[in-house]
Amino acid sequence: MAFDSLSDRLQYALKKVTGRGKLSENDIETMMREVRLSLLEADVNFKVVKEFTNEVKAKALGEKVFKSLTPGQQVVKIVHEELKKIMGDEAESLTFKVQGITIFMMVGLNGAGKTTHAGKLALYCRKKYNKKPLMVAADVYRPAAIDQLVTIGKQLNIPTFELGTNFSPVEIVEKALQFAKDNHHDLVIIDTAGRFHVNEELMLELENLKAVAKPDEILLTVDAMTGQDAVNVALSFHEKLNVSGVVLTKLDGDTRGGAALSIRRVTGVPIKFMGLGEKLDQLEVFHPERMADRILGMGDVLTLIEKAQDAIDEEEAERMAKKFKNATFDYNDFLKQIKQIKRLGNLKGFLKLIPGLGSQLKNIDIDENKFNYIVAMISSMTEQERKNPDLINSSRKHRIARGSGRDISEVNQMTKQFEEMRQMMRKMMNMSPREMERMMNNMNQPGGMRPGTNVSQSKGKGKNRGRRAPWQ
Ligand SMILES: Nc1nc2c(ncn2[C@@H]2O[C@H](COP(=O)(O)OP(=O)(O)OP(=O)(O)O)[C@@H](O)[C@H]2O)c(=O)[nH]1
Ligand SMILES: [Mg+2]
Repeated sequence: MAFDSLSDRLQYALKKVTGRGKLSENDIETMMREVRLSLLEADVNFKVVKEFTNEVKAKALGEKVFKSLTPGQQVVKIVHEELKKIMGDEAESLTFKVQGITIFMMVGLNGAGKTTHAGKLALYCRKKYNKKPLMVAADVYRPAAIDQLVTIGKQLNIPTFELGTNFSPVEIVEKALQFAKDNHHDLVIIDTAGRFHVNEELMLELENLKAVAKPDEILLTVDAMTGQDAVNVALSFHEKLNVSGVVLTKLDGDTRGGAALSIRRVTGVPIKFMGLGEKLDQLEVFHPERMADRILGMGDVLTLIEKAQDAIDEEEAERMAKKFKNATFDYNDFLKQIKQIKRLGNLKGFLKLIPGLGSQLKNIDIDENKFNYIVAMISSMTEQERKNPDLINSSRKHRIARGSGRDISEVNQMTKQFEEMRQMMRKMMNMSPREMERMMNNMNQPGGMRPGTNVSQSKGKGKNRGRRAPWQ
């Protein structure tokens, strides 16, 4: 698995300090030396390593004390944040034309994975964006290259435009664009020829193609296994073609990780996708955060994030408790709670990436859509309605349903659940300590909580995993 040895080394360097209550400048210095070595060994660009370690050190020394984390844990958190930052922070999506035919052009060196990823992307865009793609075989130097794309097209049931090897790539692309128009394709993915090295001839051809195709995305396909070379290749392509995104391939192999960690920082081009195998569905959006999690070894970091998160949640829960007690809990608060749980949903997404953990998490069933619908419905309320839920009568409910594009029955269901929640909270908050204790004991018995009592647990999300909120 990619990044294994980088992960091991980084974890080793960080484990030494995580449990420590106090860190001296010297401790941080020693640790950073190990972090630096592990990154260099993973073939990360030396400038990136230098910036990275300087940044972490400055932050570690300068950071104010985060009440819920030990200084050691804090350093891990900083390393995690920096890893994420050098990879681009947020996932970057593809650009599509609002109207007309969107055009992607795949470029890159020999064997990087252009042809395979033209297919993967066509499949992805059909599935995810409901596109009707056309693939174009513009690699005219090897008949086998055309056959390869045609075969992929057949497998996916996606048409491939080809004119054999007797036309120039520019002519092929011109004709393909006309064909796409005539046949109502809204996405054209052009597969181009590779070379063993970056050379003038290749760049000239690609520049000509770019001029004709006017692509919305030029996707540079880069083999992650090539480490530092991948970064240099990316720089040369970017200089000539101004590429819009990188597809980092073969991350399923035993890469040391250098390319993933350097490309964005050195070239400024976002990594948009990663290839995780030869099969055509082995494509994933590149999420810097998830990648940082993978590299750092998720277990530790997760606990950390959760701890920090819990601290925030605890304060929030106290505030909420007051609101419940005074019966001022309103739709704005409800919205906040839903957003917190939604975060847990995303958390689940990346937890699944960890081998062995996925199965343990199967009983958390968070349907993101449902949350989104509730958010939409609450967003369709007026501020007054949100603050004063009792205002919401039948005609207002109809308006909310129309505004959010949901069915009236869904609005009714949501307001009912909200009401139940509010009532129950009010009841609980007014219980005597003894009554409360009795109820807690009941909840801790085997078999878990009784239905209808679960939402009261706004504290300590970690302990509540697997329990359903009433709107699920
Ligand atoms: N393991 C793994 N193999 C991949 C991945 N992407 C592509 N490959 C394999 O890498 C080899 C080269 O892929 P191609 O798609 O033909 O590469 P190309 O860039 O089109 O190559 P040229 O057309 O020769 O320039 C093929 O055997 C692919 O199956 C990936 O993400 N993981
Ligand atoms: Mg090819």
